[in-house]
Amino acid sequence: MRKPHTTRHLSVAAIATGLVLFAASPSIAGADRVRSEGELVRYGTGHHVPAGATARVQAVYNAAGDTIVTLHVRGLLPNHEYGAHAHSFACHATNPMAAGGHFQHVPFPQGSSATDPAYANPTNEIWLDVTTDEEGNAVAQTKVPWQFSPDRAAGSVMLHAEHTHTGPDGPAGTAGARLACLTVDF
Ligand SMILES: [Cu+2]
Repeated sequence: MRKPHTTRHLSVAAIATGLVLFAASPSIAGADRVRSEGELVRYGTGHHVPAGATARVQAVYNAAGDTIVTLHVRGLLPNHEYGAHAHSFACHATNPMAAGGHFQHVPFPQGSSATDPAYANPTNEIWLDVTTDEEGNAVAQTKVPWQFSPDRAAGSVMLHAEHTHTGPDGPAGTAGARLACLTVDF
C-alpha cells in the first residue's frame, strides 16, 4: 500500500509575513495549509470500501482566518452514503480507534462528552460527509471559522458507515463504524 504523500507549501510571502506578525495571525489568503492523498487504510471486513479506493484532502486558509477543507474520494461503492470527519491522530494500519476522536477546535470540557452537540457540530469540527456518484466518486467541502494551531492539529480524515448524526438533543457527531482512513498532517 502506498504511503499517503503529504506536502506543505509555504510561499516566500507567507514566510516573510510570519517573521513580521505573530504566529496567531491568520495566514495569507490562498496559502495551502496541507494536501494529502493516497490509498485509504481499510478496516474491518472492508466490503464497504473496495480495495484500491483513494482519497485526497486539501486544506486552505483564507484571509478571514477560515479553514476550507476539501475531500475527494474515488473508488468507493456507487451511490452510497459515508460519514467523514477530521480525527485527532494519524491512521493506524489495523486499529481504527488509534486515530482518536474528532478534532474539536474548542475541546469538550470536563463533565461534557465528545457527542455534546455544543461541541460536536460542523462549526467546531470538520465534517466531510459524502454521497458517491454511480462510479463511487464524491467531493465534499467544509469551511470553519478557525485555523489549526502549530501545537494542536488534526491527524487524519476517517470515513464512516453512515452520514453524521446531528441535532440539538444529541448524541451528535456519530456516524457508525469506522471504515477507512487517510493520514493528513493538518
Ligand atoms: Cu469520525
